[in-house]
Amino acid sequence: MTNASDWPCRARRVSGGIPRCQRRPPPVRGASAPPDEDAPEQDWDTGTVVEEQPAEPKLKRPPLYKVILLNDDYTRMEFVVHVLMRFFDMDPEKATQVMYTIHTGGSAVVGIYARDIAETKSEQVNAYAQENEFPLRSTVEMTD
Ligand code: TYC
Repeated sequence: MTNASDWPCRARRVSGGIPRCQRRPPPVRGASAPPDEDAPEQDWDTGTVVEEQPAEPKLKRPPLYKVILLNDDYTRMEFVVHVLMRFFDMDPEKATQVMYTIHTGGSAVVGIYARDIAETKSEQVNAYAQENEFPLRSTVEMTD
């Protein structure tokens, strides 16, 4: 059994001296040993072992963005269904259902993505609608 108070080594302090494992190691002749990245830092003069605290995880997940498709009076329903299938990977049934939701409710979230992807999709939809001479528009909003 190891005594917890012996950590990080089992050497005993002899009359207040620095335990052997905490003394400066003898210089290595020839090849220099690579530094051990994981080893705790030691002050070789006092024998103090400085444990590095694990860094707090400060990373926050980046926010997600909604692509919202808007209703208008002129874009053909078939074209909206086609757009939903082409850019938002919906099957014909789902695309038709979402198209009617927009038609009756004014707008709907048609996808949620990382910012760059949401913006690219929205731009692609708007450009595609223009090329086909429809006023269909999409916008991007950050999720709550
Ligand atoms: N309101 C359009 C019409 O009656 C159809 C439509 C649906 C247009 C959804 C845009 O995002 C839209 N032809």
